[in-house]
Amino acid sequence: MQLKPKPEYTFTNAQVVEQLKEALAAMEIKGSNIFKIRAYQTVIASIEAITNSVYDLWQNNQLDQILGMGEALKSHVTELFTTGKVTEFIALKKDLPAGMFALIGIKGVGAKTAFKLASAFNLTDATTAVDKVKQAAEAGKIRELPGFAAKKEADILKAIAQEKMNKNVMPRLLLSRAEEIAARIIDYMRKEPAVKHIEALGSLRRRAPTVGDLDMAVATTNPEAVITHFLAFPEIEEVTGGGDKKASVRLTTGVQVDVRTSDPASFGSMEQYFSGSKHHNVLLRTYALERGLSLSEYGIKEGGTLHEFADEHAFYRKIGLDWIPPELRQGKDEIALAAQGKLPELVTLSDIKGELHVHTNLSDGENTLEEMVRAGTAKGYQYLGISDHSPSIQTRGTYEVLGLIESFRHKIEHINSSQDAIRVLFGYEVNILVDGKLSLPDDVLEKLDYVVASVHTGFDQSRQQATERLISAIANPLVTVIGHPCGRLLNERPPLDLDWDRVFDAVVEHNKILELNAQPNRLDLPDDLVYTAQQRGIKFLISSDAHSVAGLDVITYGLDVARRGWLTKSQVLNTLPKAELVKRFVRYN
Ligand code: DGT
Ligand code: CA
Ligand code: CA
Ligand code: ZN
Repeated sequence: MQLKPKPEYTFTNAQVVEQLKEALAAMEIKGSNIFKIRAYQTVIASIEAITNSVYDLWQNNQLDQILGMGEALKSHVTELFTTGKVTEFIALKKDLPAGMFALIGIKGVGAKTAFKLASAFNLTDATTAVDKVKQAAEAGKIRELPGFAAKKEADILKAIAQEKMNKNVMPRLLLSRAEEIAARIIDYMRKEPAVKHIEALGSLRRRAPTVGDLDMAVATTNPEAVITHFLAFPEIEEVTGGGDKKASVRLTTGVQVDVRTSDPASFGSMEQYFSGSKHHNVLLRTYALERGLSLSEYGIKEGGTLHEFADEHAFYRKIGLDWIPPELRQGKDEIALAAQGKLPELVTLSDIKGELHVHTNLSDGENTLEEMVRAGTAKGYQYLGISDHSPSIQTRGTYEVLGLIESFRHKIEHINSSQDAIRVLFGYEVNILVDGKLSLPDDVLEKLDYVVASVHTGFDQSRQQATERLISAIANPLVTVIGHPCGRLLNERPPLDLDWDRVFDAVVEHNKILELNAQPNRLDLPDDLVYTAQQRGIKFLISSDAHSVAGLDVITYGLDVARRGWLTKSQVLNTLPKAELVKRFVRYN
């Protein structure tokens, strides 16, 4: 088998289309040959319609599957994937104002309009072009251009506003939300007897912290019945694409869903392909090609034969690999490890024996201490650490705070002496103040079993300040664990700007623990940083940070992050059995 040299530029279909559209616009302005223009239009439409990636097709010498793809375009695509650019496209665009290409995406703005606007307002910078056109429209300057009218100006303004809204309204879904929606689809789809098996693939199956769109896969021998049934799902707002065997829709919530069907005999291949990640699949394809195997969503081609796989485990086995858990399909070294039988044994929910970060109604929780303990017991936990937000020393004074601590300890001791199932531990979640000091003095912290130190304010610090701040908390001997270390709120607040190298150094030096906070809008520490931290020997506590009895259940999302961070049981300290955990965390026994 003839292999292409190792490619270095994996453009997505959308990026390829963007390149082609820009070249097309340039050709339209320059009045290029009409057949050439038509060929580009055909190829663009064709790429927009397919589900395969152009990059994969190119790798597999299958560019012919794209309608209208002639020899010249093939060589442009090859140049793009091997060098990252297309010389002819650059030459075409060279003497045109760069800003025009940023305008073409706006609804109702074609190449000619974009060119006129960019020339009239001297838009040489693509990044500011749209904003400048918007300002010009608002100032009534567009209607003054020859060939433009007030109506056209108003349309452009409206289209720009719409575009900005589209970009803002649909942030990526939290994993927890995506899971709820997928569960409703699965429930609904199971009512159709032709659905033999249904599963969510893509980023949801890989348990990514946020999900762009849902990819549902159905095993069936009757795809028409499955698709017909799906299109009657009550939450569908608009059908955006599809055919007999697949469908793409937008739900009333704005969420995009792709449904694909496969014969049960080849379901494993489809499952593998659409689980991604793209990066993992690209590396897997290369690995397989080097062994004379060509992968697709339909199976594995060997010589002239297509092998089908009902089961994904068998698919990986055919390539000579252990089955790779979806959370690990990231394009790190999972393929090499799977080949050697050396994938890590990832921590699972059943390994979790309790946790140390829950709140009660003594701070901002909804339930009492007793209710939280009962709920923990019902989950089979051997221990539960209560870490309410600490009372304020400023408003209450040291004497009163010490009194609160003493009376809470009595309550906990009462619970601990009245039953054996669960051991209750007493900690506080204290604030790491902007200067790195903690919100309670050491002589108060000493009274607790353990201390969770977290940042809750002052997120706009410089990298230097924020790093020093965290390090001084880590260096405090009374701090046990750093709560939600990066401080991000998904779709809401970016993480603290930290020098993680230095932070991890400090964690190692002071033998501290990092929290893996399972709140679905936190998922903090993020999985890529968990991966780096664990490689440096850092241990974790997975916490629900529950503020109610029901809140304990989000611990599962923490396990998702842990697994995506490659954590094994021994790297997660709340997998320890009670006796060992008590020995490690209870100051007063
Ligand atoms: P998302 O939806 O942005 O959260 O991320 P994914 O990973 O779900 O991506 P999506 O929905 O575009 O595609 C689902 C999976 O299908 C993806 O993880 C791998 C596979 N897939 C889709 N397009 C391509 C492609 O162009 N090349 C390869 N190798 N795989 C693809
Ligand atoms: Ca997806
Ligand atoms: Ca998708
Ligand atoms: Zn908390």
